[in-house]
Amino acid sequence: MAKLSILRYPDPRLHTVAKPVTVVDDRIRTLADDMLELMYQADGVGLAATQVDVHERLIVIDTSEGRDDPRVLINPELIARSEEMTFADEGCLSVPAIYDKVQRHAQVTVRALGRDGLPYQFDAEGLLSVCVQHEMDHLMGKVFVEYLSSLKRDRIKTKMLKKTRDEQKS
Ligand code: GNR
Ligand code: NI
Repeated sequence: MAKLSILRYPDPRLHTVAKPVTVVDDRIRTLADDMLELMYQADGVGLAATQVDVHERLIVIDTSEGRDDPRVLINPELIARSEEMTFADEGCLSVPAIYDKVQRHAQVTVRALGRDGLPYQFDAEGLLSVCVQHEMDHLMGKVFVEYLSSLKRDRIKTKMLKKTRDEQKS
């Protein structure tokens, strides 16, 4: 597969709804490994396939301090969400250098297929919980800035377009 790169907001491809993975084969495993490598390179805690222009339900996450706990989630589902919410700063590799607060469920229970194609589940809270919800939004074509006011979102859009234009010039 060609080298992966991360789509940048407001690229319309970020709004594509991903399809379920039908078989966990070597193609999917290689994609997961390449996405993990890219996520570590970019210093992110998560990456959704949508961000690399692959529209299948696959995400990778590592919220550990030591950056030594890679998680692969294929066809992830939230099987429980806490009523309690949290409101914490988020960033996104597709919207570099922009951080703002988003409301999320404080705790979630996630069910997914792993890299081995076998189902597993786990409870998440804190950054892991936020990250899972952020990545699952990507798979639905949603970027976190869509939770912000239209005023903020328009400013971010303008800033991103300018930044991308400036980078192309130099
Ligand atoms: O690296 C990332 N950090 C982050 C911080 C707070 C909430 C969510 C995230 S996810 C983000 C990586 C990314 O863009 N994943 O889609
Ligand atoms: Ni993101």
